[in-house]
Amino acid sequence: MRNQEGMYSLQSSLTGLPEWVSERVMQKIHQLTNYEPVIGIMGKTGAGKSSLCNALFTGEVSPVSDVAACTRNPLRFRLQVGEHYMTLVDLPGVGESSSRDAEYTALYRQQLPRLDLVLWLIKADDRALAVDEHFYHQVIGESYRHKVLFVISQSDKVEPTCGGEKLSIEQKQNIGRKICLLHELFQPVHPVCAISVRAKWGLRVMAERMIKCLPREASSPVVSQLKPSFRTPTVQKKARDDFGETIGTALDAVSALPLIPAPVRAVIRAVRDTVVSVARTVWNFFF
Ligand SMILES: Nc1nc2c(ncn2[C@@H]2O[C@H](COP(=O)(O)OP(=O)(O)OP(=O)(O)O)[C@@H](O)[C@H]2O)c(=O)[nH]1
Ligand SMILES: [Mg+2]
Repeated sequence: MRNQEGMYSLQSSLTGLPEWVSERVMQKIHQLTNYEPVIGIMGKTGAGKSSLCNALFTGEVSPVSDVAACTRNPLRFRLQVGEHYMTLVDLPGVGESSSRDAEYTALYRQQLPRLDLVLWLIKADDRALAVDEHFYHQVIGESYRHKVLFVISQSDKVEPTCGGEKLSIEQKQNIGRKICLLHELFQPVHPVCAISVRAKWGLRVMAERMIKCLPREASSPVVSQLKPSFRTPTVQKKARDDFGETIGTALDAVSALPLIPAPVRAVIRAVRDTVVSVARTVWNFFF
């Protein structure tokens, strides 16, 4: 119902445009509100992938394994909140034998183009980073590095462990060092995050980074899968702005079509900013 209210507001902001133009824009809006993002999760077994997903997103995501590795082939999980869907892909490979590089390269070549983002978890007390480094450089091609967000997981396990609920100042300093180290090793496109699901630490900042890294069309539908405590004002603003800008870009694309009569082009340009601002206003109706 609220969806329809949003659609009406947008439709009326488009009056004055020829019907085929407004239809085209409405089609784009429909596409955007139904977009199903796909997020990949990587990291050695036991890094805390399932735990992070369960902490971030509403609804149970996947069984958390205590001893045996339970993730082998890419496992796909479809999450649903209301009318919105998202897919999580639990990707295997990191930490396995490098003799299987070719096999994984093929798998990732197939998967990566369809992923909006990859969360790559590295356990805070894991010192065998050469394995991750090897995988990053050999299997993930340079053209996909912008899709990777590194996350230092289980930060509560960093030395000196105190067994308390909260991280100590010394632990936070050591996490800072670990972040620097990862920047040196991977030269990641996005800044490295650090979290602890157990200590409930760093998750909000991580969620904000994740939303920031997503392609514009994917941020809003991912936000609707987040637990309410992670839907911070920063997160919502980013998604709202992305939604508006994507619709603005759709209008620009129409006005750039070669056969558009000059007066129509002028009308499109005149309404553009209004449409974008209406889109931002009705964002809540959709997500
Ligand atoms: N101390 C601590 N333990 C954690 C944290 N997050 C996860 N764990 C534990 O680490 C173990 C592995 O977590 P999972 O979430 O199953 O790890 P995974 O990466 O999904 O593992 P696979 O599916 O086997 O690849 C579990 O026993 C979790 O309870 C954390 O932030 N702190
Ligand atoms: Mg798992």
